[in-house]
Amino acid sequence: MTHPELGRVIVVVPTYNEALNVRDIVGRVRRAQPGVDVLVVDDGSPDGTGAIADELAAADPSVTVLHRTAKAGLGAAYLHGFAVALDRGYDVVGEMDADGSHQPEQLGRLLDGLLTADLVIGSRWVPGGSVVNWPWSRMTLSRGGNLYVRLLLGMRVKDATAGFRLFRRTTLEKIDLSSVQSTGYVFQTDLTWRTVQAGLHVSEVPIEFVERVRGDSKMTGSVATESLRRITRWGLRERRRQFRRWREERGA
Ligand SMILES: Nc1nc2c(ncn2[C@@H]2O[C@H](COP(=O)(O)OP(=O)(O)OP(=O)(O)O)[C@@H](O)[C@H]2O)c(=O)[nH]1
Ligand SMILES: [Mg+2]
Repeated sequence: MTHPELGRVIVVVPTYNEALNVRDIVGRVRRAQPGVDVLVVDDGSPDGTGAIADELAAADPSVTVLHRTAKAGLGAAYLHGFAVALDRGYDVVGEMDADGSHQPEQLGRLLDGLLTADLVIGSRWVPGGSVVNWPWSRMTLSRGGNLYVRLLLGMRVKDATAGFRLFRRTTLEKIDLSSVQSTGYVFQTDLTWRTVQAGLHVSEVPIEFVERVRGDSKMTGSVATESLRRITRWGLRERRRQFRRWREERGA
């Protein structure tokens, strides 16, 4: 383990129809960071991802699999995975996509970053960060989404929507996971926002994000709509709170 002071580390990898990717990604994590455990959370993928993950787990005690019955969204899968990881006593709980967009070889940068943070995000939009092979439309969606988040929530985080990250156990315990309702990708922004609001330190380290090469995207219109709806609601709530504070201070 690169940093024994961080304690026991596990990375949660949600999968839905990632049969072409799961073997590769789990192997790369184990090779790049032999001290880091892996928990695959599979939503009953019809393509047999779960069975492949079971094979990997049988061959390596540091790999475990959580089988869920139906596709219930990225956020729901992570919440389940986090609960299991915390229950098993891990000190650091991470997130990573299965499709190769997040490179296990760069996990070391996140571990370094966590030494001085409560949440570390592998960021595409800080100096040194980049995206490989993204069409213009995806680039615009990510850039636009992050700009919207910054404008509405006033968060200084540059890549609040990113899904390559590490939480300290203490962070997850402070942000009340039981009240998280986001099921889709807005889950990422939700947890970033909660961490900032709890007064904890969020740090971003640059990563190179590579567009998926194999398998299909699970990004849908309803996932994007959920993001827009929730971020707008949080933003309005925050503005109301600011206005109330301003009025109180003026009245005092
Ligand atoms: N368990 C579970 N995993 C999911 C679900 N939706 C997405 N995932 C996984 O979450 C990760 C990110 O999903 P992607 O489809 O790659 O999303 P994306 O990166 O926005 O889209 P691409 O640009 O096509 O890669 C992948 O590992 C997916 O298999 C879900 O409902 N349940
Ligand atoms: Mg992807």
